[in-house]
Amino acid sequence: MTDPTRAVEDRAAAGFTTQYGGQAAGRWAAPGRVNLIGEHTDYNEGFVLPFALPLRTVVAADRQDAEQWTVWSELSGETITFGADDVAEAGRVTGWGAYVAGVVWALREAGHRVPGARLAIASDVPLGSGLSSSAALESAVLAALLDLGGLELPAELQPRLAQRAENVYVGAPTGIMDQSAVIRCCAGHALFLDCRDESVEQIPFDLDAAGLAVLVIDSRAPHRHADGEYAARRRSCEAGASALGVPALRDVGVDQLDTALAQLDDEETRRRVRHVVTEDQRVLDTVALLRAARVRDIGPLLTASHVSMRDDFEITVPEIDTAVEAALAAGALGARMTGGGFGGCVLALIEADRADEVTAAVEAAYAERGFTAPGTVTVLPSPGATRLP
Ligand code: GAF
Repeated sequence: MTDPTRAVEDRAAAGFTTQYGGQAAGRWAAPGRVNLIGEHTDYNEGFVLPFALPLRTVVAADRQDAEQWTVWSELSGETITFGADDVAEAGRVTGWGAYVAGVVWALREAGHRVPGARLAIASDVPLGSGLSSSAALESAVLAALLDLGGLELPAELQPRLAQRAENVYVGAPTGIMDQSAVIRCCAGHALFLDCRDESVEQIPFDLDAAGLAVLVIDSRAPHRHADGEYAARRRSCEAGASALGVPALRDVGVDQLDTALAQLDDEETRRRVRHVVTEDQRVLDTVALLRAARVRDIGPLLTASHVSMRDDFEITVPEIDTAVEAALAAGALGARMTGGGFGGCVLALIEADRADEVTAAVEAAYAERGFTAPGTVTVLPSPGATRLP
């Protein structure tokens, strides 16, 4: 067991020494993320606006001569080893090791000579909370292997490679947002990403200057069929785009929405399409407000996004809706679920000095309904993946 009170980079370094002896050649960190707004728009080639969290996954690593990868994780306490055969084909390594093997596989598939390595992983990003612990793991491993092997892969191409590891090797049909956020976010900014061409703009998100804070509330809701439901939402969106004769729902503007909806026979598809089209517009409106430094004015857009996820995309659960309602009732300027849905986290935009009050209100609402107590933390937009000194 590692000591949870030690900093994550120290736990990774100490884990390396305990497992393998000696010092690691380096340490590489990648953060979790929250998405400020723009949910389920990435695979519809639309817009997202995530920012990186101060919670990070750290990999301490060095090269080994054999074409072999040995990986210890503090989370399971296990050490796994895989070799060239295991990364010759997708899916051979399973469990958490698949995210590591997937990165090796994706790098090799892209033609890189990946060095054998010994890795020790520690993380402050909670698993299964919708804060992109998997993208953080993939991206920290990717950063380590690129450096250890002296491999060249520009930052703008790294998210696709990490996403391939997850889509093809692990088998999760996720979009490009999470890996982009984890790799390309900058401190003090939200990342405005166009998921069609992957162009980005760093949007200043200065909470301190506005006297505001973002409270992240872990709903502690058990994930209910999240994987199957995610894939189902994706299929609905593709069906909607196909029925409308457009390459992706990104191509339907809000001004065309009524006409588009009138062309769709299926009521459920209409709701899914309405969410995506209006959500893309909410991202654009949020970006416009942030560019004008009107941070507090984005609150209603966040809440409208939540309502759309609840009623049209139908991806929220009672714990999540309770957290949003309680935060708003306690004075949050806006609140919404963040991430893929069916559990995970809520973010609330609050006055900086109201974190305790909002937390207490959410805890009280949870207690009244008999839900497991939520976790809360205030966060600032933090740096993306990097090598640590
Ligand atoms: C998950 C996925 F990984 C992302 O690609 C994105 O679709 C998100 O859900 C919903 O916005 O985090």
